[in-house]
Amino acid sequence: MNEIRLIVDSSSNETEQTNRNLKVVPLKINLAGKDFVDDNKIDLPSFLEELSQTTEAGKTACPSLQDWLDALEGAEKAIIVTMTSGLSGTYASAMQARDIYCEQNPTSKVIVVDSRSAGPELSIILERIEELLQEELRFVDLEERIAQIRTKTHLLFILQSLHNLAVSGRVSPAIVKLASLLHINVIGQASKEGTLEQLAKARGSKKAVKELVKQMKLEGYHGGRVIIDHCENKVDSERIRDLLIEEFPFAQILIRKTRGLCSFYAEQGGIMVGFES
Ligand code: X90
Repeated sequence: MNEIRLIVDSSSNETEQTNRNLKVVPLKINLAGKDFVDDNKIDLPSFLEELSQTTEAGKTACPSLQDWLDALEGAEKAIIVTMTSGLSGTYASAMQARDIYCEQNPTSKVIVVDSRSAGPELSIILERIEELLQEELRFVDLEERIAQIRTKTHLLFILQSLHNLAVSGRVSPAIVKLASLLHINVIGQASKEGTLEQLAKARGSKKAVKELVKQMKLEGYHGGRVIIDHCENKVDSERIRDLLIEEFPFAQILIRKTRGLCSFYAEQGGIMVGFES
C-alpha cells in the first residue's frame, strides 16, 4: 500500500521527505510583528534569536483549510496525523479539508488522526503507520489499527518556561504559577484529552532529567523506540539518552531539534520525549 500519502503538521518537528511520501503542513508564528511559516525554509537560528529577544507576546495560527487541501492535492489515499485537538484548531481544519476534498474527489479516501499530542509522539505514530503499510491491509481497517498504535505511544516533556503557553491560555494557571519560580522545571505529559498535565517538578535540570526517565518507566517504557526533540538543549537530551541506554542497551533513540512551532511553545531548554510502552 505504498501509494498512500502521509501528511503531518509542523508540530511534529518533521520535514518533508519525498522518499517517505511525507508532506508537512506548516503552522504559522507571529513574533514581534514578523510572520514565520514553520516549513522547510524557516531560518531556525534567526527565529530562535528573535524568540529570545522579543518581549512582546507572540502568537501562532493553525494551518488553513487551503493549506491542507494543497497537501492533499492529487492523492487517491492519504493519512493525516495532526497535533492535539485539545490545544489547537489544526485537527478541526484538517477534518474540514478532508470533507471538502472527498466531496470533490469521490473516489479518494482520507483518514485524519488526532494524535492528542505534539512533537515526537507524532513521529512515532508515523513510523508505526509506515510499518502497517508494509502489511497487506485494507484501507478501511487502517483506522482501527492506528487507534491500537495510539494506545502505546506517549509524550513526556520538561519545560523550563511556560510563558508562551500561559500567555496563549494553553496551560492552567496553577501550573503557570509553579513554573514562574526560579530554576523550577515542570515535568509533564500529554494527557488522554491531549492537554498539558503536570506530573512532577524538579529544581535544576539534572533532577528533571532523572524524573522524566522515572516517569517514562512508570508509563511502561521498557526499551522501545524513543525520539527526543529539544529546543537548544542537547546536553539534557543526551543525558536522557544515556540514562535510558544504561538500563535498556538496545533502545533505539533519536535526538532532533524542535522546529518553529514547538520551539515557540517548549521555549529555550524545553525537551519533548515521544516513546512507546
Ligand atoms: O496556534 C495553534 O493552533 C497552535 C497551538 C499549539 C499549542 C501547544 C503546542 C505545544 C508544544 C509544548 C510541550 C508539550 C505539550 C503537549 C501537550 C499535548 C510544546
